[in-house]
Formats: sequence, structure tokens, C-alpha cells
Amino acid sequence: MGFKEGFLWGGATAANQLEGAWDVDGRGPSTDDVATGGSATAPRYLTYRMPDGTVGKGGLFSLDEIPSEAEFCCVEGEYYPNHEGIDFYHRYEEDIQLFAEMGFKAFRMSIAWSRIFPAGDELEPNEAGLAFYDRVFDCLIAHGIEPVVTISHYETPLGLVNKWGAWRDRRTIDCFCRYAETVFRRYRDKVKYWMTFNEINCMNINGWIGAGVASGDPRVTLPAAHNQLVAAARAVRMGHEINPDFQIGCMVTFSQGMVYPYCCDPADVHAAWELAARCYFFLDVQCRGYYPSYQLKYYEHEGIHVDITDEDRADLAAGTVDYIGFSYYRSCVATTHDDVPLVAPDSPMAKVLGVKNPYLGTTDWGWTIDPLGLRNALDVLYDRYQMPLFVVENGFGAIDEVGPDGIVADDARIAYMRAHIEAMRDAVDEDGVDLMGYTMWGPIDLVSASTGEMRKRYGFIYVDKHDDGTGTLARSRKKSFGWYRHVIETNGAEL
Ligand code: BGP
Repeated sequence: MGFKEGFLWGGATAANQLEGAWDVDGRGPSTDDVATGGSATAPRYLTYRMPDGTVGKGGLFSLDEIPSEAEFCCVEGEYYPNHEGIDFYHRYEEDIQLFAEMGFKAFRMSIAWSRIFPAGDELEPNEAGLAFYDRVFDCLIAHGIEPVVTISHYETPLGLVNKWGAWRDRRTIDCFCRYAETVFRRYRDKVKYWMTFNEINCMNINGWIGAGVASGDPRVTLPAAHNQLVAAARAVRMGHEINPDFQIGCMVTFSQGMVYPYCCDPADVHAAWELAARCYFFLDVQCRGYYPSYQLKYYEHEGIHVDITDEDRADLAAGTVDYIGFSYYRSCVATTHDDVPLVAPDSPMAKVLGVKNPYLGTTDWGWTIDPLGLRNALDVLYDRYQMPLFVVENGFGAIDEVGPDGIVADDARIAYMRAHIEAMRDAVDEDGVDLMGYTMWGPIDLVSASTGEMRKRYGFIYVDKHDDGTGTLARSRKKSFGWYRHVIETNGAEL
């Protein structure tokens, strides 16, 4: 019993959040390079220049306030945490060595699209960018670690954004497919596990992070999401042609899918379904190959125009995935009652995080902690799709204090992860879920996607880097490092 043999234990990262070297070896700027640092209560900003030369900035979670003529760029006097990240670009060997010491079987990482196609729409790739990932994959393989690669993780080349609004425009589908084909062919014999778009359903709450679309309006973001779905399906089909052994998954954030009704009022139960449906439709399309009726009706009622062509339908049907990758950090609550307090009223993400679940606590960033919710998620997903599942993100963002002995005693992180792994084990043992692996988020401290902070740490490995950009970038093992090594060693039997 317990986790299957060959279970993919490891950690997950994204290129833009750890590589740094943002303008090295021909890399072009991407959507993250124009995002400043924020905090639990202050927004991250995107900076831009207007046609008259004036500069401005708009909140990452208030995108509709940004003028449509804005051209996104870096501006003087601002600090951009992703530019240096944690300098994985130059330190990957040391970092992979540490992952190997923990016994990692898998390492989830992404390729930075703008390292391969700097402006996004070139016809020929940048060899220096391709060579970097050859080195990283070779190093992983030499340590017996399986690379698990996300093709697009929260970064779109800025060139495509400023040229035609990135994923608002169907031309981006072809650019993405060219990029996907390039990396599939190049790494054909090095990488077996792929995912197309990270948290593709993030488009429900924010068009920028996943698609370079500066809007939170579903009439804008959902047509862009359709373009991504078509691109993903074409990539899956192409990948299978290039190497039939490829395992290509989708990736959603199921923090938006594990929705509880606030109370047993049927109206709340319905509200919970409606919210979850916005997440499920992405899975339905990518696993079943067609749009579910409820989503098409939703478009009709909300006046959302999505141009779904016959060719798109054929692509979606032919490009279904091999497994479901998903992230799970928290569950959420839906209600029709207006006297229920928000879980994190002061957060720039207050609307996204929603109302408080009175039975559960939260992290310092207002993210609800709900380990049983992970078992619930695994159960409903496996029951609905009967496909292998892969928990490709889960973790505890917290403030870590380095103790007098130089070590971070991150017991709260250990407790969080132990409870979540236990819940996974129950889903496998008690409910028969087919689970491929677990790559927790952020095995090494890196830049937060939602806030741009370093202070919000997830790692087993501490990185000496701070929110003002200072720090030596030195790596050190936290208490959780040894704990996770033991978990992997015992294949999850001893937590
Ligand atoms: C997911 C993203 C990751 C990652 C993680 C933690 O949504 O896929 O890129 O950052 O969340 O979120 P944050 O960094 O905002 O704490």
C-alpha cells in the first residue's frame, strides 16, 4: 500500500521566479520583467510608458485601470525582483546537487519562452537559450532526476504583449506552437513529462499573469483563454507525433476548483458549483476534448463572445492530455449571503481569496490551510476524469527566521506538508486514486508570483536574498530539508 513504485517525488519551480539573468545570452523581456515587488497588503505593479512618453504603473490585481495604449516596459527607479531571481541561471549545478541530496526523483521547471524566442514571433530560435536548458536537463539526468517541464509558466514574451496584446490575438497560437515544436524536438530524448500552460484557469482571475492580457474582464480573458486551449491542444498532438512516449498533461490551479458552499442553503451549493465550473471547464476541454454545455451557456448569458471555429473543435478533440497536473494550496468558499467576512480583506488579492471558512486557519498571506481539501480534490478529479493525477504544486509560503545556529527551524512548513502528504496517501490507499507524483512548490526559496516577495518563502533550501535586492544568494538547508529527504527515502511511509 502507499505510494506506487516510481512515484515522482520532487519540487516545482518556474523559470521567471528563479533563473534571473533576465537579459543574458539573448533572452528577451517577458511579462514578469515589468512587475515590481509588493507584499501581503501592497500590490505588485506593472510599469508602462504612454505614447506621450510619460510613465505609469498599475496594480497586478486591478488591471482594468491600466490605459489601453500603455506600452509595458521597465522604468528607471523601480526594482524588479525577477530580473535577478535567485540566479539559478548561474547556480543550477549547486541547486540540483542539493535536490539530489534530498533524493528528488523529479524536478518540475519551466522553459522561459523569451529565452528561446526573445520577442516571441521570430522564426528561428535563440541557440544560447536552447543550450542552457540542455545543460540543465543533462545535469538533472546525471543526478537521476526526471525533468518535468512546463512549456509556459506565467510568462509571455513582452514583444507579443506590446505588438498585439499577446493571447488576445490568434497569431500568438502559431508563435506558441513554433516554440513548443522547437523544444519538443530539441529535448525529445531528455524530457518525457510535459505540461502546456501553468494554471491555465488563472485566466478567470487575472489575464496578465498567465497570458500577458492586461484585463480582468471575462469578455477579454476568456476569448484569450480559448486561444491558449487551442494552442495547448495543438501542442499535445504535435508532441505525441514527435515522440509517442511523451506524457503531456494540462495544469490547473485547483485552489479554484475545491469550492465549498458556505452553508447548506441550496443557493450556496449552487454558487459553489458555479464558481467551480469556471475551473472545471478548462479540465473538461483538455481531458474530454470539447466545451461543456454549461460553459457555452455561460458565454451566452454573460455576453462573452468566443470565436470557436470548426478547426478549433477538431484541434481540441485531437489534443486531449495524458494526465492531469494541478496545484493545490487552499480550498475556497462560495456564498450568496452578504454578511460573511472576507478571509483576507487587506490583501490585493482579497476578491480572489474570497470569504472566510470558519473551520480553517490561514497562512500569513490569507491562504486557507485545508489538507483534507487535497484528498477531496483528488477524489473528485479522479472520479470525474479517470485519468492519472499529478500534484505538481503544493506548499507553505511563510516568513522564515534564521536561528542563531544559522538554521531555519521551519516546523510549521513541515506540519503543513506532512498533513497534505497524509491526505494524498489516504486518497491513494482509501479511495484508490491513481497518483503519479508530488512536486511541492518552491523547494528552494524564490520570487513569489503574486507579490514579488522573497519574504514569502516556500523552500527546504534557504536563499540569502531579500526584498530590497540585498543578500549574498548563498544557499543553506532548513530543518525541513532533512525531513523531506526522509519522506522520499521511505516513499512517503514515514512522515
Ligand atoms: C502558483 C504558481 C506559482 C507559484 C505559487 C505560489 O499559483 O503556479 O508560480 O508562485 O502559486 O504562489 P505565490 O508565489 O504567489 O505565493
